[in-house]
Amino acid sequence: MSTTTHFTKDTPSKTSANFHEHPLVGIVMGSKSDLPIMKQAAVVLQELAVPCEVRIVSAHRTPLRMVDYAETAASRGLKVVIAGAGGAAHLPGMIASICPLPVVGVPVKSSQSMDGWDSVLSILQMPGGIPVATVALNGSKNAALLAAQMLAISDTALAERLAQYRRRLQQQIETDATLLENQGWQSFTG
Ligand code: C2R
Repeated sequence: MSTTTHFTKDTPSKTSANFHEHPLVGIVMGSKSDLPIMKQAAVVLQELAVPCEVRIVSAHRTPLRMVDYAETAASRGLKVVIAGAGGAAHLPGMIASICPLPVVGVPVKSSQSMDGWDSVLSILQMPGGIPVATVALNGSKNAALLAAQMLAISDTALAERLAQYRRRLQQQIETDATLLENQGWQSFTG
């Protein structure tokens, strides 16, 4: 099919916001309607200075593009793939079936969803032998953190940035807790 994009080392993102010459994490989603959720993963990775690429790839609607993405991901230098989809969400599992890299699956609650269960079960219930590390419904933030933790195994600077991220999170909760105690729950505004 001549319309199929072929992913190469030089397939750049057109926007500077998600352009990275050597992305380590591939964020893929089944449709542009997943972007509001999936871009949260890109934001976390950007905050942690982990280069990533963001792509729309659908196993159902663009099967050849999906195969090409999965087949070339490792040789293009990616280390982890985060795949998000809603409904009959076969994208993460299909990428995992072709690609040797760890795949983190994000069930997305799409507009036609049966309360999110359709995508949760499609991504979670993989057959033995082909794992997908499934996060919570719409849990793309945690998908990014998991991907970063995998990379941090062999990157001490990234491990330190992750530790700082956790310290900030902890500090935020401590601040909230103190405010709630001081203001009382009735007048607490956050
Ligand atoms: P539209 O909003 O484009 O109709 O898509 C997408 O991830 C999206 O959540 C509705 C939902 O369909 C999902 N989709 C999949 C796949 N491709 C698209 N689950 C796939 O290949 O698994």
